[in-house]
Amino acid sequence: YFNISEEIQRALRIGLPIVALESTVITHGLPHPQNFDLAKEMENIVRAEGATPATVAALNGKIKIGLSSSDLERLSSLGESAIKISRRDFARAALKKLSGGTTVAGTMLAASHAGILVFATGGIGGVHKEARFDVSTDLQALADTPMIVVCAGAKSILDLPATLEYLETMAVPVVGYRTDEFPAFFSRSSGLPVSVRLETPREIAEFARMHWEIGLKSAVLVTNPISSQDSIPPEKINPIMKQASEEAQSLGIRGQELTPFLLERVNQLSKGMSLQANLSLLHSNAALAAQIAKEIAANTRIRHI
Ligand code: PSU
Ligand code: MN
Repeated sequence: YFNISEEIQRALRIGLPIVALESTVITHGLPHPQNFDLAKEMENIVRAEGATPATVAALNGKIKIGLSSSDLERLSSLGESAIKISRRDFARAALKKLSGGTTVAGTMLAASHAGILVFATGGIGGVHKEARFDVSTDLQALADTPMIVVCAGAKSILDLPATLEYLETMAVPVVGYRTDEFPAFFSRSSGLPVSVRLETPREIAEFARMHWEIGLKSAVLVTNPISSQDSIPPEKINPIMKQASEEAQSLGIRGQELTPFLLERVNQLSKGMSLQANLSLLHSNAALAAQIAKEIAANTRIRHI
C-alpha cells in the first residue's frame, strides 16, 4: 500500500531529519498553478533548513511518502479527478487505484507508518460551525498519533472554542510558538489560550520527548502564528468567512466537500489577499518544522520511540 521513496528510506536509515508535508492543500486548497509552486517551495524550504521533505499523496492507489518532481507535477494538475484522502479513504484509493491529496489525518497515518515524527501543514481541520456533528478526523488523528504537527492554528470558519475543547479532552497539548494565544490562521490571535508557550525548536523537541516518555500517545500540536506583515485583520477576513459559511449552508454542502468549498470561496472572495497569507504561513511552518526535525534527529532517544 505504501511506497517510501529511496531518498526517504535512506534518510530514515541514517537518522537524518525528515519533515512530512500534506497534499490536500495541493489538490483541494490552492488553485493551479500556485499549488505546484507552493509544493515545490515548501520542499525547498525544508531542504534549505537542512532537513528532507516527505510529501505524502496517493497516485494510482499507491500511497507515496516522498514525491518526485514529476509526481508533484501530476498531483497538482489532477483537478477534479483528485480525491481527498482522510483515514477512511485509504482502502478506497488502493482498491480503485485513485489519486489524490492526503489530509492532515491521512498524512499522519502514512508518516507514522514510515516512522516520521515531524509534520508541517497550514491549518488543521476541526469542529465545524455549519453542522451539528461535523468534527474533522484530523482531531482524532492528533489524539492517537505520536507526532509533532506544526500549523498556523485553524481558520475561524471553524468553531475554535469547541476545537480546543476536543483537543483538551483527547490530551493533545497545544503549543504556542512564542505566543500565549491560539492563532486563527490568517490572524495572529483568537482570544483563546494555548496549553503551553514554548520559545525554541529545541524546547519543542524536549517537550515532545517528555510528553511521550510520560506515556502519552497523542500528538503535540505546535501553533506558529502568521507573520504580522502577512496577517489579515479579523475585521477584514471574518465577514468573508461568514459569507462563505452562509453560502455553504444554503447550498447544503456537507461532509468531505465542506472544507474545500469554504477554502475556495474564501480564496475567491478575498481576491488574492488570503492566498498571499496562506503561502506565507505555509513557508514559515515548513521552516519551523525542519528546525524541530533537526533537534529531534540530534536526540537519538526520541528517534527510537
Ligand atoms: N484547513 C485549512 N487548509 C487546508 C485544510 C484545512 O485551512 O488545506 C485541509 C487539510 O488537509 C485538513 C483538511 O486536514 O482540509 C480537513 O478536512 P475535513 O474538515 O473534511 O476533515
Ligand atoms: Mn468534516
